[in-house]
Amino acid sequence: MDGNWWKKSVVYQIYPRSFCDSNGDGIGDLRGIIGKLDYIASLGVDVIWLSPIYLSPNEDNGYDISSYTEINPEYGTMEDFDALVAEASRRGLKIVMDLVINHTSTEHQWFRLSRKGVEPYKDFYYWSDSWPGTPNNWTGFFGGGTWCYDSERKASYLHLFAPHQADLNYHNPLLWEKIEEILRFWLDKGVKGFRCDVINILYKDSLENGRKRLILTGSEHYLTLPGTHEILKRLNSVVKEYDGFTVGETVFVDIEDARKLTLPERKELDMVFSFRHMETDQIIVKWFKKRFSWKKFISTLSLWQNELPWNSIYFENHDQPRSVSRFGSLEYRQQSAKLLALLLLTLKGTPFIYQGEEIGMTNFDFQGMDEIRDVESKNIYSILSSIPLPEALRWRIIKASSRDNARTPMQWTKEKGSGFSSSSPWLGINRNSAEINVEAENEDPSSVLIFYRALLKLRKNCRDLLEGDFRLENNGRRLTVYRRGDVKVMLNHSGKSIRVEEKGKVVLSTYLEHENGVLKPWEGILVK
Ligand code: TEU
Ligand code: CA
Repeated sequence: MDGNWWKKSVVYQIYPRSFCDSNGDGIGDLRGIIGKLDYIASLGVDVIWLSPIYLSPNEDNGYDISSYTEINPEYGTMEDFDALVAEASRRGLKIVMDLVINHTSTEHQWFRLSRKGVEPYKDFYYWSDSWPGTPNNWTGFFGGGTWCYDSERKASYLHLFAPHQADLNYHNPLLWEKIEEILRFWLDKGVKGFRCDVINILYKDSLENGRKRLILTGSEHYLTLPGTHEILKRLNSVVKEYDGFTVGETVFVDIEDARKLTLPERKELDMVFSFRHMETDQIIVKWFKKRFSWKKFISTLSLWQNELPWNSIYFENHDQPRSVSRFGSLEYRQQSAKLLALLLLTLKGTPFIYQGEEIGMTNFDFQGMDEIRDVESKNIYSILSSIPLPEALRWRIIKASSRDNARTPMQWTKEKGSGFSSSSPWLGINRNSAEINVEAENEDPSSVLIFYRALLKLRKNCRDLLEGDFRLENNGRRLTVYRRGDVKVMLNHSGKSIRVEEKGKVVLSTYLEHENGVLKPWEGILVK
């Protein structure tokens, strides 16, 4: 047992629906992933995190689970899953699952029995009799109310996300026993840990009205409460029996919360996904104005680097628009994607790469709501439609914020279908797939992909990058400089050349050739 192996690891996130379709139904699947394991191993990553592959009616693409121990037939069978674990392990890759236990689908057997009032499931969810009229004034993550009336039970249930995602009631001790069985089911199959969906909102202390807020009225009744810390200690003790790790998706946590959640002696989570640096291009409601400042981005990252002994690092996932479109420059797409890679892989912590990030995939140029599948975007659009706004603005908000930006199929080749599927895909393929794809980048020494491979290799053998302290030396409008141990990183995040003094040997540049004393547009270098 090497309890801290995940500190030396790099994680690659797969959104199975959009990764690779092996049987031509337009939906990515497990056999598709197996076929790409050599590619994943070739990157130099160590762990694969799979977004949910469980049985699900797919209202929220698997984040609405109807059975925790069955595979969604769209993705394959349990045999396929076992083969995936075995084939991954042959290549030195570990598998981590997505654990979605704040809520289940209303099609889950627990919910079906709960709505009938059958014990012991009767109180597995939050039910309220105060209908008509809402039990409280809480507002949800996807916008709108959080209570849905069920005509069978003649009561309404709480849902902090979409109406078919009913929140589980952790006041019921039996629920945890069931969850523990699920954990062991997957850990026994060789899974090495979990990414824990919205894990800091599990425990609700009461269902009383919340203080009115612009977003998430009611959240003081469930954000990172002592009851949640207790549950996390139990989660930890099970996962650690198997030498696995946990990373919690934690919404609205500050550094103090994050420390409580991750300090090793507290035995809760190993890492959290903080949203703070991702919010630096958001003003009140993120989509109204995009005024991104690198200074704010870097100072936020730096604060978290210094205040936590260890954490995850990420710039993308299946909920976030593409990083090169947000923090980089589309004019310098290749260069700025490489610069972001350099930042991602030289900060202190465990880096998470999201599928397609390693080839610099961009946001999609959606043409209308009929091209959008994301349940969150649809909800927001319908809420926006009820307020008097120019349609152009409404659409701009959706387009810039939609989670579908990250969910378009992986771009493998220049062919129609981008090597993702031989038939029409469940979500449109980005129109730039003829230029941006794995095949093309494999051939191009200056590509984002080749840079990722080189950097991941270098990182693996560099103690400073793995363990060194982080020290920010310059946080300028155009130039960022920081150290990890004895290694210095210099980033020019602007479209203009900058004169610099390297004061050391340049071991890597995002350009094929580095010119001494100059950082070209969006050039980043490693100096030792
Ligand atoms: O996300 C939680 C969450 O906070 C986001 O849905 C957030 O509201 C959104 O990113 C803002 O744009 C997790 C999953 O990652 C997400 O895919 C699920 O939809 C959600 O939980 C419910 O399970
Ligand atoms: Ca398929």
